[in-house]
Amino acid sequence: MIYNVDMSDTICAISTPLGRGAISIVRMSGDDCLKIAEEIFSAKGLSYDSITPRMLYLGKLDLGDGKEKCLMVYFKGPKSFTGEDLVEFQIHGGTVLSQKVLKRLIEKGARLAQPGEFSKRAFENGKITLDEAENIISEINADSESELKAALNLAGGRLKEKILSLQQALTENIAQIEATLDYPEEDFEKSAKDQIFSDVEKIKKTIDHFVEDSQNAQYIAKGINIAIIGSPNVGKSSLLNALVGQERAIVTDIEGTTRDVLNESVAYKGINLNFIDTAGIRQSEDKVEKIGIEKSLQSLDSADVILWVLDGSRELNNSDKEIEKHLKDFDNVITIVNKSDKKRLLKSYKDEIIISALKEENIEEIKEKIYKKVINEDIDYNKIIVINERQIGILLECQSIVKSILQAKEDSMDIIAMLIKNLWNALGKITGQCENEQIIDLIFSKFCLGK
Ligand SMILES: Nc1nc2c(ncn2[C@@H]2O[C@H](COP(=O)(O)OP(=O)(O)OP(=O)(O)O)[C@@H](O)[C@H]2O)c(=O)[nH]1
Ligand SMILES: [Mg+2]
Repeated sequence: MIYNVDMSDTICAISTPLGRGAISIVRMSGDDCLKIAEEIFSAKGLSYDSITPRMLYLGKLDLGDGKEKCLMVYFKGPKSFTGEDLVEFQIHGGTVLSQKVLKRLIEKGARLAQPGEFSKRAFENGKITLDEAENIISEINADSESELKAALNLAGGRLKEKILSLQQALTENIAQIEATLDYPEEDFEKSAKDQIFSDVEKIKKTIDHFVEDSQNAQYIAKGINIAIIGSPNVGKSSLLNALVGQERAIVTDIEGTTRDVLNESVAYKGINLNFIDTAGIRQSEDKVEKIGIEKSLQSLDSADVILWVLDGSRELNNSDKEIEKHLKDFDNVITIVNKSDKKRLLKSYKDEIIISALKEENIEEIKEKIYKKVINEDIDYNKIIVINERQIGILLECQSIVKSILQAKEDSMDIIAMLIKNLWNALGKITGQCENEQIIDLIFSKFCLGK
């Protein structure tokens, strides 16, 4: 095997998901990619000296132990995704073949790309912005339709655009402060201060708005977590099955059927509802069941919404009363009265939803109620801007810096200038307009191979 170290800066990876699809794409980027391609790929009428960029060539790839028919396309830098010379081989799908091709490229001197290295190069060559890169991560990881839609919305770099304009305003403020430091006449300082604080107030509003919006974005990304809680045999597992439209949980008339927590998701209005069926809560001597009950109670804390299920065909028993006491501290509880097909003996509850899990009656109403409880108004996917956890962290940091600026009204211009620069830098962690390699590495490390 010839391993030419000088060529190691040309990177390669399989860019399509492994094991799926009719075709796979193996991608190479860097100065030597055309040279490597020439060694292993030939096609009728293709001369590497006069190769046409962006043209698909149908030819044969020499794998060493045989040849494989495939398509090849060459993107000449800087007009490529990474901004460098880039070659893509489109081959028949399947893990074995694509790995063989990859191995061949490495033999010829390419280096296996690190996760996200293609996008990192694209960023470094100015082909994409930092938040576009983050958007690519969201797209790769998007598993519900709405998340993808929202992720695509970010493609225009809307978050970056807005944050950049905030940075712009701050830059002007900094310039103004510097001017007052040069000409320390009081009047000038006062009017500069007024201007700065009114700008910061505006910036505060924008940041606050982003943070509020990010709540919805989080639900889009992760779904809503819903714990189904109740005494044994009230029909929690039957309800889960009805909600997700399949026999997922075991249902019997034996109390204590569900002993562990069980998760199942279903999409509603583009948002994943993640249901957690739990063990019925009661006093139990059974070791396994006891652990299950413990877990049921724990699931309450991490739930966005709690469905408290009651059996409408009987009066409250001690376990129900015990749970009711527990739930007093929560304001995210929806009361579900089950078994409406039987005679009602249970007292009535405010805002209860009456259902029959057995007959699958009124089930959709529960989903709507959950959605309404968490998301105040229907999400306008055209407006939403995806904000990921890293970005939320930064925005929260910005909120606290803004707070200190607004408290510094009586302080000297030096202090105000320092705080404003801090804010500028913090915002720069979103736009990439700051010199911090670490942040950039952090983002690109989240990519999967081949992107
Ligand atoms: N008549 C009637 N029976 C129901 C209804 N929902 C559930 N059941 C019955 O109630 C019994 C208990 O149902 P499950 O869904 O296993 O109840 P659970 O709350 O999950 O019980 P545990 O897992 O033991 O805590 C079963 O016999 C179900 O068929 C309903 O709407 N109407
Ligand atoms: Mg159950």
